[in-house]
Amino acid sequence: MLETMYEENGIGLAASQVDFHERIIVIDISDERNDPLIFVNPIVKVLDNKSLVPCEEGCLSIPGASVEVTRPDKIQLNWLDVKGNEHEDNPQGLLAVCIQHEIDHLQGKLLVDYLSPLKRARLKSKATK
Ligand code: GNR
Ligand code: NI
Repeated sequence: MLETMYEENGIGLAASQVDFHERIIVIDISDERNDPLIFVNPIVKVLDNKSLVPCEEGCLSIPGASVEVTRPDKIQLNWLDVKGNEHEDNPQGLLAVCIQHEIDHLQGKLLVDYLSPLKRARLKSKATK
């Protein structure tokens, strides 16, 4: 999974994107691309529903499109590492955005699901051209 993420120049990847049916996401938001994070069974709890930050998000599964999504910035994340040890953290900023983006993938949700019906139809007709 890490290999695919680096090959595609993505900052994150969900197992479901590579047809791997486990609850695993990998993320690397470092500039040097040498700080891979692996989250197994990630669970997000929103700590503050008012801490919303908009972010222009791209997705490897929808090439060429970018969608502004507003997500909470104050979240608590619980996950397991590759050894099965439990962790808890409060990620913010791009990391929080990316984690929620990848968890969406695990749940079969895509950026297009955040679009208004009109924008969605436009994107669709562009994609089928
Ligand atoms: O590479 C990616 N960039 C990105 C930018 C802003 C918000 C989310 C992302 S995730 C994306 C890689 C991807 O599609 N992972 O599923
Ligand atoms: Ni994506």
